[in-house]
Amino acid sequence: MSDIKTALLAQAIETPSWAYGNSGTRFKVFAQRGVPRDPYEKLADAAQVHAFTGAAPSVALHIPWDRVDDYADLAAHASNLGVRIGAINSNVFQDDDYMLGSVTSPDARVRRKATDHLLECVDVMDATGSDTLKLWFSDGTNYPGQDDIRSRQDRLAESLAEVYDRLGEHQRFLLEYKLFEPAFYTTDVPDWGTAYAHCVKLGPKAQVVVDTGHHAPGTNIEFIVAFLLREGKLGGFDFNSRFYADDDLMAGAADPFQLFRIMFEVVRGGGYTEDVAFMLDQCHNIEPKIAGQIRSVMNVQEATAKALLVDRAALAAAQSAGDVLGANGVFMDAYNTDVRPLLAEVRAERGLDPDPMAAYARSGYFEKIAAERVGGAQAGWGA
Ligand code: AOS
Ligand code: ZN
Ligand code: ZN
Repeated sequence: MSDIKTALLAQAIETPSWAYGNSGTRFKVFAQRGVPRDPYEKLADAAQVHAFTGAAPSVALHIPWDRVDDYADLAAHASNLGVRIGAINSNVFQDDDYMLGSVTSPDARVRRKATDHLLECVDVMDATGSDTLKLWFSDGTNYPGQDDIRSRQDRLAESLAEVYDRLGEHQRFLLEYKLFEPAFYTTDVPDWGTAYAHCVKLGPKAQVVVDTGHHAPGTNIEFIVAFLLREGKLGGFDFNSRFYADDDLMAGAADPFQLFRIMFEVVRGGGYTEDVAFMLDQCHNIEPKIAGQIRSVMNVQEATAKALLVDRAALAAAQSAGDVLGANGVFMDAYNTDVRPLLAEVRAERGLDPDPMAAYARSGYFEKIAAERVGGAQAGWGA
């Protein structure tokens, strides 16, 4: 089997539990039929994505949206379904207490509450066998002078250090940055540089996660990826597409060329390993959710296949000869290759239907859950 096929067979893309629940914008949540009523049903839906793609073996949880009494039981349920628990996502943004921030709040009581929640998430990791904690802070300010920018960095560092010290030997946390929203003047972790600086200070168990929707328009995300990989600080991705801000649309839908360029840097930088988590962070507000996840996994696979197809030797030769058009041509040849037949072969070799979208549609799973599940839950956003 070719090296490219072997690499594609090894790719694992994590789906988020919140993608399966109802979601929407601040204007309207459109309820869909058959959505999960609890975390157990979210895992069942995620298992379908894995069953038809063979490439989505883990599921990210979100605490408290996926809070259960017995996490070991939830992990066993996942394993019975053929998937496992992936990253644990913390939530320090939905309580009234967090109006002025969580770990950076000027109020010590609120900071304590937020850090305690992060520590609770590490307990969930222990109970589920998850090795990754994902930290996203909505913290920031809306008005100049509202709070002291530098003190907020001190408070952030203090909380991160406490969480870092609580991590077990095989656990890590990924610090996520986001330019703006919900804060509109300052954000306490607005960019990769801020996240990187905090992670470097803490040590090897702290890494940066790149959410592809969290940058200013025009930002060269692949440069950030190349830089972080070179420093050993790229922990993973939250893949999604954006046209405007943090749109959370399906990965590879808005700009498949950008996704290819990112995946090329991952391959080039040796990040195509289990250490870099390929996660989806998406909401399917108007399209069916399970099928939307399947499509997204396929889009990431297509970008990856194209990245693996780049003739690196020819590229290096053109680059060192200063052959600008030649180098660009090698790069574009790979991008313009139709990799769908190759991926169909990879799926067939795995014993899967070469067309996951059609196979899922034929399976009758959606009709089954639509009939069985009444009163499905909102994903969490705005809940
Ligand atoms: C928020 O904008 C971030 O993208 C988070 O990664 C993510 O959506 C959240 O953790 C899910 O709660
Ligand atoms: Zn994210
Ligand atoms: Zn986001």
